[in-house]
Amino acid sequence: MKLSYNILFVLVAVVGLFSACDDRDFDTPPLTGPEYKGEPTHTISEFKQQFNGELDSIGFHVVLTGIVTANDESGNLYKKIVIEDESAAIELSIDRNSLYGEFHMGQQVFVECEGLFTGKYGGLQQVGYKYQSTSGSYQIGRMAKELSEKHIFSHQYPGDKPKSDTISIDQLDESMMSQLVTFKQVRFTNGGKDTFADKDASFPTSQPIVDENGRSIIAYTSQFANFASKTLPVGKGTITGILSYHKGTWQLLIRDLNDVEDFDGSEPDNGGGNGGTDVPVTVVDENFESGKNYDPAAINGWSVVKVQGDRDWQIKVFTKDEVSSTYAQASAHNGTSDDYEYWLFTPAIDMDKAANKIMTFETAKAYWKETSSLEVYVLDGKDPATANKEKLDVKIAQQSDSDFTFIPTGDVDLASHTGVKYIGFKYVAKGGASNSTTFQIDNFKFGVTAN
Ligand SMILES: [Ca+2]
Repeated sequence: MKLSYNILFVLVAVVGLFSACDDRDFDTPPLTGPEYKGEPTHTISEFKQQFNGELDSIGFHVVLTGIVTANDESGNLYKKIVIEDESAAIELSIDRNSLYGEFHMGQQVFVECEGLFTGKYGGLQQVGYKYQSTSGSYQIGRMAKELSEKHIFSHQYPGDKPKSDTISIDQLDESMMSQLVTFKQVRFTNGGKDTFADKDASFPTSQPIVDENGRSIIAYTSQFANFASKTLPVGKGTITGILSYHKGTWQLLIRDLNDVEDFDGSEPDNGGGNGGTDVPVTVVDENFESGKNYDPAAINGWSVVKVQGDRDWQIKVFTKDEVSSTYAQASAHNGTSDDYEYWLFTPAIDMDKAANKIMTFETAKAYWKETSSLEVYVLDGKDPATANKEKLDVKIAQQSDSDFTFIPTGDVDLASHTGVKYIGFKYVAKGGASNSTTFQIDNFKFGVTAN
């Protein structure tokens, strides 16, 4: 008690000292926050439609306004904030740390864009400044701190935390990029078994999120996020985040653990790879980006079956020029068995309920050997020995195609198929060193509504 009085005494003395030195009134805080005295000229959606190139200089008077929906507070976003208005959302890329100190969630800001640049990085539009890459070409990058102070203005004090739109994974659309969205009744495939991110990695971690129809999106979490080492929750729940995008892959950026709610701890009833009971789906949209290098390609309800030999279809992550792509791969190179036959199956598909029975996918090959083959079947079960199966005549990578070049099938019409079916990819090869063709599969889509 005595200590408290002492501190109080010192405080009173200090306040008294300041008061004595300065006549200004410290007692009454300002009733209104900073005020921006201008009007927006464009909605964010109008802005994105007007400037939609890889890199555009903004050469006339453009003012945007929006509410801050995400900042760098947890460390999952780095040197950027995201603002959203009624129409759309956009990233502001700023070469400055601790942006959250000024740009709290819920803060309204105005952006005077003239003199800044806008463009797409990996397909995701942002406002920033031009940046010269090591190759000499210009692309969109961060605006300097000094520029940000002249172009981005807070208006009033922060309001309530922004609300998100609840959407489903099949609704993802370019117009939603950077928006704050919520997915309900979804689960982390690795719930209870893995963390949001690998803190020791030198890059962010992708963790698959799956909905009840087997559709997936990845949670993309930085190794620097303050929740990186937390274990993913188990069961079905609600996940909110910024809907980001990079080179064909949607990425959900969770802002902090408040974005992960109401997980029920339940076990998956499907989608567990080879393990669970298959509940048929009507849409399959798989880019394999949520898989881990060299794991069996049994992710998001897909499964692998060995008939001969000790190999499986595997996830392969290939990185070139710091850009990685992930696909399913089959090879018998250096295999110790004489003969290999192994299958990759899609999730069970309900052909009667599917609204759109068009299938597309891409294949690539390398190290062509005549004794290897890749064939595609429709089957009514996952045991190739007992299932009824029909071989499909689809365009897949051939000897004459360039190695490692993905060849699209074009639309394959499966309208004649009924009941519950699987698409099976049958790989056959000889073991030994350099004695088999490598085949790769990516971007499998079935029943995806045409855009
Ligand atoms: Ca891929």
